[in-house]
Amino acid sequence: MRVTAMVAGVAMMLVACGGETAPEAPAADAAPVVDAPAAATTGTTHEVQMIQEGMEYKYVPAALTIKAGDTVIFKGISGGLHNVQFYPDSIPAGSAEALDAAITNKQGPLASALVGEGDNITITFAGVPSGEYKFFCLPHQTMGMVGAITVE
Ligand SMILES: [Cu+2]
Repeated sequence: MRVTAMVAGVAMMLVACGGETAPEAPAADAAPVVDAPAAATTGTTHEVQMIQEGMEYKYVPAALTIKAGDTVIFKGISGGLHNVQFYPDSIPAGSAEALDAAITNKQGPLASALVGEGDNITITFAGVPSGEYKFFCLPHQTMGMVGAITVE
């Protein structure tokens, strides 16, 4: 308190004598660097199962429509290792960076790590443009394990 009063007094004297404005006191605490606000999430979750039925490997459901900010949990149910990998040339323009950031457990660009039975891949589609996001399972793509999520 006392120091503040003294500083204020000195400042007033400077103003009174010099006619110039008092020098700005250095900020005691530099303003914290604030990241851009996190993209809004809705809290809504959807589940996609990753399963093997006979010789067939698939996402169930293979097509899903969600709202921006929804979370999709891909659950490894059967059939060994699966992942979720987006086609770079079939996702909406300008979405790659946000989508890449949304994949928390990655093995490459736009590609989640492989997970086994009982494990999940969680992707929250926050801050991504609306449109269709097509994806595939790296080990089972040639066996037709593909899917699409439409973000409204
Ligand atoms: Cu698979």
